Amino acid sequence: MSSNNPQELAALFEKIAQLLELQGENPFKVRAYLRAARSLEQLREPLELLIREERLGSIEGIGKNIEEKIKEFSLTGRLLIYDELNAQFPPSLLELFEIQGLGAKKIRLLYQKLQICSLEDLEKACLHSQIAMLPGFGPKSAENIEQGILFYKKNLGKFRLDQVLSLAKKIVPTLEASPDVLRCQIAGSLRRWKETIGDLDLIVSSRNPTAVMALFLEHALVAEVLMKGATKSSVRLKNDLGESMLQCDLRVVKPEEFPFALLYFTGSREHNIRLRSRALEFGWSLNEYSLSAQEGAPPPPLIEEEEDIYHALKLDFIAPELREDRGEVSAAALRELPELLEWPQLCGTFHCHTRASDGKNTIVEMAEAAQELGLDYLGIADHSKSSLQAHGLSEERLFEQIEEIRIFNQSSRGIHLFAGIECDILKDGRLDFSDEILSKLDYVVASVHSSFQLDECTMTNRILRAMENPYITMIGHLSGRLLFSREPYALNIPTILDAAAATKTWIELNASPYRLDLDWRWWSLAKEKGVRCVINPDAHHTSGFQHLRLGVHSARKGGLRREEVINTLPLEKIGEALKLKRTMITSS
Ligand code: DGT
Ligand code: CA
Ligand code: CA
Ligand code: ZN
Repeated sequence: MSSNNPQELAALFEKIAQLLELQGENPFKVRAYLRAARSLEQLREPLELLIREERLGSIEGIGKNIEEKIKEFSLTGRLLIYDELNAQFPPSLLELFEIQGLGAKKIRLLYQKLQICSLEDLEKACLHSQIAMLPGFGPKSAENIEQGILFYKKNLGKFRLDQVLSLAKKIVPTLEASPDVLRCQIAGSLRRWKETIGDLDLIVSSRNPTAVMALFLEHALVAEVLMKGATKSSVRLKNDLGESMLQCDLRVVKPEEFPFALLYFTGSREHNIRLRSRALEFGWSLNEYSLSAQEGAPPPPLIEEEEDIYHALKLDFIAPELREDRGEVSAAALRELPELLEWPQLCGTFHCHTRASDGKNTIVEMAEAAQELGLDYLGIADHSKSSLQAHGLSEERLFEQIEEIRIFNQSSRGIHLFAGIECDILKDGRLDFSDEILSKLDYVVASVHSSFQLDECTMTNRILRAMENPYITMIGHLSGRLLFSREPYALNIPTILDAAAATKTWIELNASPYRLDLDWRWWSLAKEKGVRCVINPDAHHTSGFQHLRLGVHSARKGGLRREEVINTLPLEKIGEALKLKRTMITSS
């Protein structure tokens, strides 16, 4: 069966790379498959067109051998090399690549020496302390593997915010278009903009639930039906590869029940519990269908919208992002909820990458994309020289880029560009460039990209030292977490926040759905200390600017207002804000 889905092929190439690594194949060959996978993921033209016009070879990262493989896949829907490699190892072995700290070399050793073929085997070996004894491992490494397994299991069955959102955007319009659907809303953790999502919850109001259920169950994105009922069904949705993944629950309710169902299924569970006990104080009982008076209590007011329920309980409306039982109900009772940041208030952003380092687009393309999104300014911050894999900029290439940005600004009447860098914070807290070089830039993002294993004190001092530098405008992705693959490194965040306030260093809210770092749970403390947040997309591609929306919701979840988010400043004021720390520190 022929196939031209580049995403599917990219996934296959990645598996081939892993299998080749397990075999101990030459690293160049492994990298060729990985590079090709990256290129396929970013493909902007249909694969069949590129094949037909013999243009595959002109794509970066695709050589002669890979070209043959693409053609083979396109024709037959499979790859012989994959089938052969796959037959040599148990399929469950590849799951071990998901464990942080385990690479091909170690997996091969575990397989050969301890016959470990799966995660289950690995857990057993940990339990029996077999790993620490294995040559090339040791107690520290065994402990890391155990931690890695715990982390992996914690995230198992959780999905990235952007993935779930894009599936929701394909399902909701289908339901909304039906004449049987009166209202349709996303609920659950997606409506609360949690950083990872377990399943997607949808609430519909209708007078004809049977018709709505049928429409839902027949949706093209449904891979399998898990449960089918008159008013509640659960399915699994397909991802881009056609693989069954995310669970989606639909509940169809009567129009008068809609506000109650929406409130209940938005959660969080703990928030609901607070509301229910608040209702009890009025002599009312609140559930997913209604708000009703208990014996002898006065009747509650008429409820038409979700916010009417809050008002009935003498609470200000609580935005879904805040519904995590972190004091929002008592704040709403005291009318002390913050006026949360809104999307149109963002005027610009910093920290994006271009082709000069590991981005996929040019400065001009990135600028146009940011402008299209309505931004007035954009900071370009490619990687610095120490980030070798990311093709970090040397001094010389940095100067060329600054020049390019200055020329752009002279000719452009649209968006204004700022020249920055994402400068590596070296192991001892020194920076990748001298102050002399940094001073030529409009701003600097300083980030940790290496030596993640340092102890808490050393890591904290490392970042403190960087913050003392007058040219470091902001710290990028402070905790270093990658949501599904890397835990935050050891770091004393309150100490860092104190120093950020004292040195007037901004802290990034990195809006990439892989990071969402700094986590929303820290922002109330940051706000209390007077720290400024800067929401950055860390875009490596023009489409990456969309992540800013996730960043805004995450900031709202952290209770941030316009005042605390520095990139709500208009262009006329941001230039001065960028200079503030330099003048403050260099003049004192
Ligand atoms: P998830 O799916 O794990 O990312 O998180 P949620 O919050 O979407 O959880 P989910 O899908 O199990 O349920 C959606 C909401 O429904 C949840 O936030 C609160 C509400 N809910 C579900 N089950 C219960 C329950 O047993 N008690 C209460 N009070 N609320 C519940
Ligand atoms: Ca859910
Ligand atoms: Ca659910
Ligand atoms: Zn970056």
